[in-house]
Amino acid sequence: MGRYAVLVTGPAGSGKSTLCTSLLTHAQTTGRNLHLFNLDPAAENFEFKPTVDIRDLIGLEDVMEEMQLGPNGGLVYCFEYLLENLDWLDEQLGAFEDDYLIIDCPGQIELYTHTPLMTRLLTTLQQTYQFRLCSLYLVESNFIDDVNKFFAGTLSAMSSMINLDCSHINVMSKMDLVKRGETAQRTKGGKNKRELDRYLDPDPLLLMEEANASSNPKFHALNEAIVQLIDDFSMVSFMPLDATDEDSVGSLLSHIDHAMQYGEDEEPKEPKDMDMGDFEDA
Ligand SMILES: Nc1nc2c(ncn2[C@@H]2O[C@H](COP(=O)(O)OP(=O)(O)O)[C@@H](O)[C@H]2O)c(=O)[nH]1
Ligand SMILES: [Mg+2]
Repeated sequence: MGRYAVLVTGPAGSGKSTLCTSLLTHAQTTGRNLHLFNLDPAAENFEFKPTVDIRDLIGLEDVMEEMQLGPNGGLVYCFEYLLENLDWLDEQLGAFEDDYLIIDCPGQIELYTHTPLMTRLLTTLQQTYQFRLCSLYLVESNFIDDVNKFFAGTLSAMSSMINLDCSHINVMSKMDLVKRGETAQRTKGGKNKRELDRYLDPDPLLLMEEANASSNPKFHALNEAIVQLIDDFSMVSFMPLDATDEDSVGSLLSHIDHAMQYGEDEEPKEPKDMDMGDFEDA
């Protein structure tokens, strides 16, 4: 039926691993066959055992120790090592015909925004293994405090989208925390739902007005340019996600399926229980 891979990206702590677990749990209850691919060489525990795990090839701690590298240099080394040892990936991926991989990525966003390493891996998945790809970029709802942080989150999501060059969905994670903020006292950095809804699918003009109202006039041209850029790339909208809510996870999975045209190349099935005699007599 084809091969599909969902790349779950975003900054550290944005909820990537939790989302991967929720997607796999959802798949289990709905009878779908999803596999976890752990691409984080520094990951620790998983609720679901990864089907493919980069730590079977190389682990960050060993690299840091042996190569005398820090965590970021070590991570880059791990990805370079993976790309030099694609026969390992071949062994891992070769056995499956119908795959739907959920790829849990490291939180160092420079991997998808600054270096070509992730792009090269995706090109291999696409060209050598004929995977259809979709990337998610998670931004934490609590982070989106004001329009300037919305710009920062959106621009890093855009940078990742341009670098990875595949179907892309922006996700605003941890929406359950925001819902709670609606009735509870607003905590520092917390937003209530109505305030945040403005950032899920905002009107670019309103964004610009809001940014201009809170900044020095000498930055207005910059605000306008950023809003124009966000609008040009149709990057403004975020899909809300509460990873603890089955409906929310199911709805995101439908969007992902749609983005990758999941199942659309499936051959139409013969009707099994239909009495074909009715048609032959007619
Ligand atoms: N309330 C709430 N917490 C979440 C949600 N998703 C993740 N978290 C919490 O956020 C923290 C970081 O999540 P994790 O999945 O490890 O983030 P990662 O670094 O992007 O993989 C953990 O404590 C999670 O329990 C969510 O939808 N709602
Ligand atoms: Mg994680």
